[in-house]
Amino acid sequence: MKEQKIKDLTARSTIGSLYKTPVGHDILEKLLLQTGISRSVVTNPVVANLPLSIIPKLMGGKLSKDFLPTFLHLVNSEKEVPGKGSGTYQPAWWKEAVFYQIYPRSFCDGNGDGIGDLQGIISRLDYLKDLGVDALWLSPIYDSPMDDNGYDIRDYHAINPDFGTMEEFDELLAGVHARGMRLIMDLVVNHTSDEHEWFRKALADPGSKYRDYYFFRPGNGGKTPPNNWNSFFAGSAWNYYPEQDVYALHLFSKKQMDLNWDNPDVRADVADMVNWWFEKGVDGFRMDVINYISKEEGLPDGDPAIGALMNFNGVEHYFYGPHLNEYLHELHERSFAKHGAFSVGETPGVGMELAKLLTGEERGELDMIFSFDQLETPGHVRYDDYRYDLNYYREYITDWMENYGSNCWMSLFYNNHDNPRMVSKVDRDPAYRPAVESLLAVMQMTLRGTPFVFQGDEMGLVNYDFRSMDEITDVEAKGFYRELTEERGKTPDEAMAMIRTGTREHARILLPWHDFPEETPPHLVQSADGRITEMYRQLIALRRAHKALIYGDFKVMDRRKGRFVYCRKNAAEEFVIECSLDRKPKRAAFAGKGYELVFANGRRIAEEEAGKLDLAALCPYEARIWKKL
Ligand code: ISL
Ligand code: CA
Repeated sequence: MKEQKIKDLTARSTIGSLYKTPVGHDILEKLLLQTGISRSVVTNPVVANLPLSIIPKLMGGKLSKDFLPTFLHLVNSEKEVPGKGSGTYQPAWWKEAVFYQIYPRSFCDGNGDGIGDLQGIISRLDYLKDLGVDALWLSPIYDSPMDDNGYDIRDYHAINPDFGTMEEFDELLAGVHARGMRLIMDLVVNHTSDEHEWFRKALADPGSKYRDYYFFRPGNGGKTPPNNWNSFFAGSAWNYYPEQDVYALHLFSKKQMDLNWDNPDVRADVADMVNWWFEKGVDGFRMDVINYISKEEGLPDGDPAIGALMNFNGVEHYFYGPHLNEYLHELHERSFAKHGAFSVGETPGVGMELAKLLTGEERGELDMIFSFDQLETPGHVRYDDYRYDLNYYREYITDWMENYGSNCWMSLFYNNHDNPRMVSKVDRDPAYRPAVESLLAVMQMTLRGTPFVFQGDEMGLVNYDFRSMDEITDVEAKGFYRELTEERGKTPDEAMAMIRTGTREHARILLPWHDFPEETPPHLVQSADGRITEMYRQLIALRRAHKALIYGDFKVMDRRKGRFVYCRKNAAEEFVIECSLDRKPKRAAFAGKGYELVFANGRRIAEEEAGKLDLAALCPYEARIWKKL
């Protein structure tokens, strides 16, 4: 395929031309999301012809004058335009699969010490097979001091004793394969633990070859760090080592040291490690914050205005760094392609156009990414207490369905181990929980993309009513609480309210397989809702039975407020999915003549709880799947 290239933009270039570049498109979209300004502002022809120099004003004075040069540098650094694809989808096992994410610490405890483990997972393989999932993604199980629950790896070739042994891992992998399922691991290579051998050698001996595996920078008697970048877990992104008067970079916790991917030895060692796991038989990797691996040369200060908007200084210098595509392609060639292995990159901040550059099948970088813009409605962040508006989800997903291109394939998810449960954000009234959860499942199993079910989604688990920081173990929440109370003047109650809303802990409480130990406070106990598990099972089976729900065309039929009606079809079959996105009772828009009703969450819940379902009316959060006769 012939690649188009883009010309450099200047302050006099138009907003319209900026919106046509991949970086410009995604950053503008991000700005709109963060500020809650409507997209029509930038697509409107009058605005599209305005020069870029006007953007700071357009954004209501929220950006500084330094914004533009930084922004232009980033935009001009990406010269390629994504391909569009031929219009038909290349089949692949991972496009047809339903994935299930396991957070090992809180999935299932096999030996009764209160911590989930490999034996626990092994004991649930039949359950997972029966649910219908095809592949498991395991969050990290490697040897780790557990500062960030295993996302801080000390030894990539060993299993953490909390979880079990390498023999038990082999048993798990064999058990997964014996059931015709696949297993992907978590690849955390933006950083290692500060207890990893590489970092220990690097710190102990400035002359060691490992010194350049990380970002060590000279100090000035500990006065100011080398730049203004923030850690995502509060404070500066730099550790200071007074005995050597030197700093080292960590974008995450103080024990998660960023690897220097510009060093070819780092890249070679990572590729060898990945191949070692492939030779063991794992089927692929989910790649942790993989878009952060290439940092702007010289590690320049972040623009304070962008920092204020994104809550972290420096992001623009590494969220889509200068060598990202090159390093991913290299790793793909050295490891993934050789073993026919699957990859899904976790890529915070990446929008649709950059996603195309990362996942276009002709490019040989990643198979899929996790983009996160669906997780909060515009103008909100995770720690805000607000109601999620599913009308936004409809618009978001329709955009991706229509514009991502047939050479790319998207992941479909609402939850993971870093987020509170979506069902609780949509509606906190427990009466609506089965309806909301199954509505989400209907969309997840009938839209075009690969569903990633997060452990407990299928049990209908909701958020917890955390009452004190004693109930929170997460490094992020602890750092944030400290920042809120010590630097931002919040009272302990105010800070706790924010933590309760946004903490990752919601997703990290042990699943309710067993009765909880007696000492567990009642507000931390939930039970699985078997009706929801059964609906997931049916929906997964339906998806598997009909290729139209996987590769079929997508067409939106009704996008009025509170509604989402869409059609999925291929040459053989056609489905219409009608969803009510809120509590309001309404008339059904799709009468279903000539169609058969193959699934209805309202019917199931209504029959069990109230009585007959009225086909002309939609219950709160009702979702129906019709199949053409
Ligand atoms: O929670 C976030 C920041 O406030 C998210 O940006 C999150 O940290 C980001 O999505 C990266 O997540 C991944 O890498 C982290 C780890 O803590 C997360 O659990 C992991 O999913 C560092 O390895
Ligand atoms: Ca255990």
